[in-house]
Amino acid sequence: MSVERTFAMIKPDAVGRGVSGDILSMIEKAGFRVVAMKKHHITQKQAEHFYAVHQERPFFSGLVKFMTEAPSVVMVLEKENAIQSWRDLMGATNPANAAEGTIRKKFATDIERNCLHGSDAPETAAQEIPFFFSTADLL
Ligand code: 3AN
Repeated sequence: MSVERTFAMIKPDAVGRGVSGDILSMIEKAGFRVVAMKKHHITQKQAEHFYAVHQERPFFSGLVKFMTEAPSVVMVLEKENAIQSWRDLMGATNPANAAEGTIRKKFATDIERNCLHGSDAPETAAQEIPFFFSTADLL
């Protein structure tokens, strides 16, 4: 295993409920280094591009609407095996199936308003990190 970087997002539902600090605390306690972080209100165009892989799915327009309704917190996290570790800490996409100890179990309300995003593979992380952060942010 090697030190990896992943892209993470605290979505508008969690930011709006004021639990970003609690989530950040869980991230740091799990041993991630926060390489970069900012609050960002995603535009419709950006959200459609970011979730382009889901554009044929029935939930696509609802997902874009939700993601654009208020700001998110976007981050780059670093750790050994960061991509899988962050997905493990997030918990299942549907919070009803999320394991005890995961962030979605604690804070997410439903499959769409599920608090968090995380890259699902090295190729995805390599696209998602530069979508939100420049080289200068990542030193
Ligand atoms: P994850 O966020 O766990 O990687 P994905 O990539 O399958 O899950 O889905 C991306 C986002 O699309 C989810 N975070 C969730 O907000 C939304 N989503 C996925 N499946 C559904 C669904 N069946 N109904 C509504 N929203 C969904």
